[in-house]
Amino acid sequence: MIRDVWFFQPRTMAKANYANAGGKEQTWTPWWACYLAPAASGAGLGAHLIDARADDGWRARVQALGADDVLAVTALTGAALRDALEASAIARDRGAYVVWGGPHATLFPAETLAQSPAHAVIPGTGGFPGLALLLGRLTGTAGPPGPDDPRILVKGGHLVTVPRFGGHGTGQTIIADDPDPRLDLITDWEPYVNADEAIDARTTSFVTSEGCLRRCTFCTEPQTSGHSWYTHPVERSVEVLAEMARRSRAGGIKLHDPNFFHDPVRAMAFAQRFRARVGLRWASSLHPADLQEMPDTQLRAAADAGLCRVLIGMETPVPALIRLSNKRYDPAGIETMVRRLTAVGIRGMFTFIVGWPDAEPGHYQQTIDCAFAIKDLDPRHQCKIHFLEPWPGTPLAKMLARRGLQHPTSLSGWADVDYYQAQIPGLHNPAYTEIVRDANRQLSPYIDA
Ligand code: B12
Ligand code: SF4
Repeated sequence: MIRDVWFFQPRTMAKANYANAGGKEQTWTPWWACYLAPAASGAGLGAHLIDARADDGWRARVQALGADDVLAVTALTGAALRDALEASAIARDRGAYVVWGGPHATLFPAETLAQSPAHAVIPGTGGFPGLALLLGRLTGTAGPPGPDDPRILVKGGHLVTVPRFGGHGTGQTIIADDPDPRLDLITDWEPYVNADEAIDARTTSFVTSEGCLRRCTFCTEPQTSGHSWYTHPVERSVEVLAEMARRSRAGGIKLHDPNFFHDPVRAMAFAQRFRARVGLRWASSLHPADLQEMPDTQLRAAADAGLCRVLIGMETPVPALIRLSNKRYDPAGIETMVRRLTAVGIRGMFTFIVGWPDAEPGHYQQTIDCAFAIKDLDPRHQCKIHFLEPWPGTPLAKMLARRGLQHPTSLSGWADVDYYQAQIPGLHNPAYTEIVRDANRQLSPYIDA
């Protein structure tokens, strides 16, 4: 009989590109596990975390699992797949039930089920109902399948086949009514406190929403979310943040929402409530078009509410490449955006992509120059340049597949993907790998390789 669910967070092996200001790999709270843990309690099961990033003894803990355990594994494309595979193989050998979810499992549900030791795969953003349904089935506490049940793939066939959000292309904003994330899953907050020079020496993270309604041609977010934006109510998010900040003794919060300011009314409601209830410095993503449309008064109000750093995906200063990316903003306004942020004391982390299909060779240098020009305007801003990674399912990947680009076909092949390296022959110019990395070292304090 199943008694416990063990949420397994693989190591991300990302220190070379994501060091924190303390020189350690950024290690953020595994919110996926906290958001999913109520599904275990709902089925009368214990919930526990094994975070391989923070626990050197993770193998021994996985070895100790048996037939009364479920191992729930998050699958992120890239190096994290290695530990995910190893832990799952150990757990399955010990008789545990293994289930995978997360972005990689969402992009490749059938392949993931076929190639991993998982008994079941639950694709999709907003994984709570899927896991609740699966655990209900495993414990015999679930009712008969309903028409709106989430989608779960199990070895040997589909358990239920209705996509959670009514299929792709729906463009819906969904107000989540899932239970609040379980903070008690984290017994020690110290590993999840990161020094961030733009926010605070004790910065922790949170997410108030998942998915994205925009349609940038290079990004997986529209695919993994089925073109939906899954939002947790602002009031409850602020309450969770207040309690999390108390438990972790956080001095600043980094919101990891893919596109936090998409709805400015919601974002500003959060800002005001957060200022009143928590009052710490905070950071979030901000689409450049949303910044261009935002009145100065609103930008100032956000800064007054503690917003001190924004992640802005500029992608490229080249208008033709902006059109290709479908980022939908005017790059002629980059300088104005930078100056407006400086004026209100908000520091930007501006990210760029190089290696676009059919781009002029000069776009590498134009991008590097643009990033340094931002630094020259205000050295407190940061920039980072990535090589295009055409993830399958994205419009750019489909275009490149028609031209013969081949992707890995195995999970171990996907584990080698890294968009800090010019890995794709014919698309990237390898002469720029070192040039871009050198630039990144000067442009951002978060690169240490
Ligand atoms: C914090 C973060 C990091 C951190 C650490 C991540 C970690 N897991 O420890 C750092 C900075 C190290 C990092 C690094 C990288 N990251 Co990152 N990161 C994020 C970020 C901003 C937040 C993650 C988060 O907490 N999300 C909130 C939780 C609640 O959402 P979630 O994890 O998706 O979980 C939900 C569902 O997916 C599902 N679910 C998840 N797991 C499971 C498991 C089960 C069993 C079930 C049922 C459901 C389920 O239910 C959850 C609750 O609804 C996301 C963007 C985002 N906003 O999600 C990118 C994101 C995850 N990263 C991404 C990428 C590409 C990378 C890199 C590969 C980039 C690179 N080349 O260097 C690296 C390397 C990581 C690696 N593979 O080793 C992509 C992943 C795309 C993909 N196909 O996997 C994302 C989605 C950003 C993007 N849109 O491009 N990242
Ligand atoms: S790049 Fe940002 S705005 Fe564009 S689809 Fe992805 S998350 Fe949304």
